[in-house]
Amino acid sequence: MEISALTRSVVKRNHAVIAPDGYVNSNVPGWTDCTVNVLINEQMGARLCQTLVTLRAGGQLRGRTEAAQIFFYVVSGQLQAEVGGEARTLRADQYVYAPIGTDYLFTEPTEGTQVLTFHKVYEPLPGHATPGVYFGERDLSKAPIFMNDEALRIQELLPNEPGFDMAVNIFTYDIGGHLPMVETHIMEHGLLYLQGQAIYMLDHEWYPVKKGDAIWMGPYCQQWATAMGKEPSVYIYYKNVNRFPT
Ligand code: UGY
Ligand code: MN
Repeated sequence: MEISALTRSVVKRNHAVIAPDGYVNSNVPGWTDCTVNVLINEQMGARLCQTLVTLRAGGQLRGRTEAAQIFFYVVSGQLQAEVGGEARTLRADQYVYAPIGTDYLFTEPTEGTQVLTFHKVYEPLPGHATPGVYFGERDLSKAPIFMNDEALRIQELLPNEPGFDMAVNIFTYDIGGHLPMVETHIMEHGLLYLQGQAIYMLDHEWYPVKKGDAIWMGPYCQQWATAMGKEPSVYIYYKNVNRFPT
């Protein structure tokens, strides 16, 4: 029998690991017939918000982005999306980016559809237009190798243009793959493991992680990871980019 007083989740000053065993639902206005788990938020010191929404059949997400842009990624299942007047069916591993001031509506989910969201308050850049609505999908063939290491591949899901102040990438580590160095950087990350297992080092503490786990890395949180187990490990992650450091 599992002991309910134990968890792999930790929340520290500059990083967190959130495993599904401790989820407690939040009610979000306009998001109905679903459970919403706010995995990362400014309440913990972060400058992004990351949620995981699980919809029942008949559930819907209706709203309008205000100061924060929202990136929606279908982790499993499918649903109908209408974002900024553009309608599409979104299946697992497809996504849509809703810039600030955009109406969105997601309906007709299959039972249990899971949607991951990243929210960031948009910082306009003079001389560059605010990005438009952007749809896309996960595609390993569009993922170049990372730092000359054949075991590591990163797909950038949003255009790498100055108008965007956030990136969302999918990072695939083949078996035996690991970050080539301990990264120490100002940019922040929120991530969700989509596949496999890994060991993550965060500020010199070591965490076994797996599919379904979320991680927050604050600015300058030192980070290193290696794939573990018999299949590649894959995560989707957020990063703030393209703005002058204040
Ligand atoms: O983009 C990044 O900073 C990425 N290489 N970091 C990470 O996966 N922890
Ligand atoms: Mn990094």
